[in-house]
Amino acid sequence: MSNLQQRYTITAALPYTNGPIHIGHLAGVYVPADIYARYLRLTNNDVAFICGSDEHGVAISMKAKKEGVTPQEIIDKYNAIIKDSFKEFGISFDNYSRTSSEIHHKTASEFFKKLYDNDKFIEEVTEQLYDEEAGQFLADRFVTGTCPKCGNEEAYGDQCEKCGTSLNATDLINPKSTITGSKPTLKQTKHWFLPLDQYDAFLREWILEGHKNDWKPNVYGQVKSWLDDGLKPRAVTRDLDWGIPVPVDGGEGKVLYVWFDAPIGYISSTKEWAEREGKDWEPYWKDENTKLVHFIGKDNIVFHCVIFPSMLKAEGSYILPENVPANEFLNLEGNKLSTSKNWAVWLHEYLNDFPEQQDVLRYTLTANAPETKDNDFTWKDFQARNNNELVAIFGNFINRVVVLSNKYYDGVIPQPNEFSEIDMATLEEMKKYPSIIASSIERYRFREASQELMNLARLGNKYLADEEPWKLVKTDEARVQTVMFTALQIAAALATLSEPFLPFTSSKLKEMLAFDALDTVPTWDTVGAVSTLLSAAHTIGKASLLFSKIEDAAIQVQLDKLEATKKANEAANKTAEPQKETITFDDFSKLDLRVGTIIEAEKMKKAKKLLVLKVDTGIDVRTIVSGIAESFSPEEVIGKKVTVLVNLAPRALRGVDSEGMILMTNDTNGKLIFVNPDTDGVVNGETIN
Ligand code: B3M
Ligand code: ZN
Repeated sequence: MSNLQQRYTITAALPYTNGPIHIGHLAGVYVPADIYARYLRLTNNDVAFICGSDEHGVAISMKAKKEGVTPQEIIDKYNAIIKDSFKEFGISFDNYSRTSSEIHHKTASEFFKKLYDNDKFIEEVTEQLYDEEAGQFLADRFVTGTCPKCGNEEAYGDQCEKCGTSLNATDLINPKSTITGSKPTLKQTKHWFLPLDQYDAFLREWILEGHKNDWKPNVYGQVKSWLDDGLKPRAVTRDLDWGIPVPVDGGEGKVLYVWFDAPIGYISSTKEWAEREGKDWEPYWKDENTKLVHFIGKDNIVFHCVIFPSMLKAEGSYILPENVPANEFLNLEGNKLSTSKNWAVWLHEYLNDFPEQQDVLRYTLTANAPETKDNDFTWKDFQARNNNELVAIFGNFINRVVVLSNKYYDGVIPQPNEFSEIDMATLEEMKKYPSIIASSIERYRFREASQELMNLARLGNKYLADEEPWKLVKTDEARVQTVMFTALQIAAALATLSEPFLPFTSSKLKEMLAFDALDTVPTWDTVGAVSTLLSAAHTIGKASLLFSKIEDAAIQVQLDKLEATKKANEAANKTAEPQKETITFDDFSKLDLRVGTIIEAEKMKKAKKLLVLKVDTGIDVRTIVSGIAESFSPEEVIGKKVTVLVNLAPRALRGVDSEGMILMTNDTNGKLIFVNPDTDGVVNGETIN
């Protein structure tokens, strides 16, 4: 172990076992984490790359309820599918555990117990949301409502996915039970709270001061905004029947909050691994010299940067993460990935359609990773990355080198003659790549790193295209030997440096170049240090295809599939909402609906959804705040004829008085559209009845 440079504990978010995984998971978390782990192993570090299934939580109970099976059946099914997908895509976890395992239950219970014994919790009887019809307390995903921060009407009881805010269920405006749809009541119950507010100073010093320059701006910014909003005590237990029993007096019938137990899953998975490998787990979590890095998606930032570190701090014997390089979200063909709407590319389905092309997806997702902002996956881009880069540059270069070496020399690497300046410059250039790529990876810039790898292939491709050994062979055999020798070195460098990104390709290429028969196999370090990676007289193998062109027809199949999904969703959504209660004519005539025209519009500051409108109602010109900013720009709506409910009691939205409501409906894509009179001949103020 002493020859290893640095100990790393690398974690990748534990996927919930309530469904299979899709490209969004791979792009956001698992591919970058895998590149990082593989790179660190290749550069002689001591790496524990840890993951496992997150098998508690309301999402799983809900899925089980919906399908009429037990939670255990759900987790067993998806744990198997997810684990298999990771294996298929070469995600090189050192251990993949499950939070339903005994070792995890024990580890999480002990962790809770220690905090309890050391008085780190506040014990409180509070009023919690309760569903009378279901006879159950509501928290987390069992309740939705309006986010008090951004107005998203579908925020969950623990978090708003739109703005990322972490919530308590009782913070929601207009809460609604997701089990029965009913309005919850309040009922008293005892819970244990972690007083996050007491960790404010610690978090500020550690993150805001300590990691201003090395954490990604999106992560740092989110943390700062939570701290600035003020942290509140957070319940770490729940009244549920699925989870880890609360291991203290008075905890009967209660379980640990899933976000309390899940991150401890990283620790228990490390223990499981260490036990199997005959290692000591503790240095991976307790030695100050260990670097702990959490790979997650942006919706998990608060849990990994605020809550879990506060738990670790409270426990007292653990290290804190060195970095939390969270990614933004990946969209698919312009729309948000969605499990419930089946708007996704499922990994197991991808492999049916593109067998053995894991690296193509890995590469595309890396080259287009949502590192600094949300990004869009399109099948056209996938095709272009494959055809124009993997096939035309990387594959083409390797194929030429290996085919020509076999053709001219029966695969035996020729003795080089005098190197030209171009040869030497090319080899010098090659030697720079290990440190260029390393520097990108170490700064968590995996897109950039993947492009640098492609640049190395470009270097080789251009070298061959310029030197044209296939022409020279007729006139200058001695020169061809040198050119082929040089090109083979670049091929060996590519085989070595591509491993983190394209592990399947890398191993095929190593086989083609017969790395196994070498006395000294090239490494990340030697590629950067020596010009001869494959020496003369070494015999390479035959060429086999690394990548193959993806035709338009194959892409069309995928686009058609998505189109069919869209249609199916539209049809499913067509079932109109049930009719509301009958009202009298008098009720109706109370509504004063008028034709109006929007004459001014501007965005409400710091509110993504809201536009502040000035509307000419014929009676007056008044201000109306409308939640349409995600469907329209201010410019688009100026001049629009609209239907206005003018006698709605004014209400203040973000400090602006809104005096009325504009009638809207949705199209099938969820875009808002105005309900407006279809004639220009109607004047403002005309009544509608
Ligand atoms: N199970 C993943 C998610 O939010 C969640 C991660 C746990 S990491 C400790 O989908
Ligand atoms: Zn929100």
